[in-house]
Amino acid sequence: MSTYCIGDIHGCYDEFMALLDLVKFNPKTDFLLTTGDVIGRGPKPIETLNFLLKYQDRIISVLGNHDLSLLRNYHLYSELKDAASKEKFLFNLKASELKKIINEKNGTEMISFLRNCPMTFWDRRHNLFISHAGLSPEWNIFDAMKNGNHVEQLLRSEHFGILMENMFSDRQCRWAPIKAEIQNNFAQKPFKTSIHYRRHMDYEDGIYDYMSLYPSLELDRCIYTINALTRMRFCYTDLSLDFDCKDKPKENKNRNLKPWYDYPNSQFKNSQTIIFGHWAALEGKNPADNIIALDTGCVWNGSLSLINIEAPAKRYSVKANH
Ligand SMILES: [Mn+2]
Repeated sequence: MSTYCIGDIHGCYDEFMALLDLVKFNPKTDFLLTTGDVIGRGPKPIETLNFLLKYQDRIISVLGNHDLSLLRNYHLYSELKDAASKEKFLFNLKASELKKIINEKNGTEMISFLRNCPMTFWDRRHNLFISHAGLSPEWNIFDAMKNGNHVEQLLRSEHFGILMENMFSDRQCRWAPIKAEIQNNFAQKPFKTSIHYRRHMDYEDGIYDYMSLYPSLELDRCIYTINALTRMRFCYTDLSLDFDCKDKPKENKNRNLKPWYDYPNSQFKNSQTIIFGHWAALEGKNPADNIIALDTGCVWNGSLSLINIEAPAKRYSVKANH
């Protein structure tokens, strides 16, 4: 039994299959993790999603910004009432994935699969953390898991729509003020000692109620979380997330920007391994032995990469062929 982790597939199904063949992946005995962005821009999103669906008991895929973007478009499309505006919406979309998925007879299954994917993954035995973009310099792994869990619960709840309509805002680029506001709200509520209230406030319990009590604060929390876990590359010196620069770190001219992993994170220990995708310009060069960059830009004519988590230093890859 082996556990593998593969970089951003982006609908490059042929390369995905070739890479699984290369390591003789056996869905009966092996496990597969992905760094997210399983679809987006690439040629075969349907085949890719069908494979993930078929072996969903053996595969864990964290959500990437392209996966979330598809869910957002699906929500906006579903909200339209008449056929003409639905048609126009699909016509105006640059990416054609949504149209393909809607035309599939198991399209709703694909959407529901994505809505149930996690934001983060942590393997206790290997002390291994995976998210699409990495770990915010304002967070430890527990913060990322806990806040990621809020997003996961909203994605699966009746609040899905409001999250989809509000996410991808650049305003929520710092964690500290959101955290302060959360603590402030707790402290100021006169009924904070009531057991009922405390149940609502418990992070691990009653998140829907928390959303009903403090919708804008809960949205801020979840939008920052989505930004940090799926969109982050560079951060400013005040630790705020940048959303524009996609350069290689060496080519970046702005001295106020550094890659997220170059900021000291006192919570982060060398015994922990972080695997992330999202940043194709890194070309798979690991920033450190225990920080593993797995997106090698297959969709941009690069290659698709995979590691065995028991021996993450060795990479397997196939060149783009589409
Ligand atoms: Mn991405």
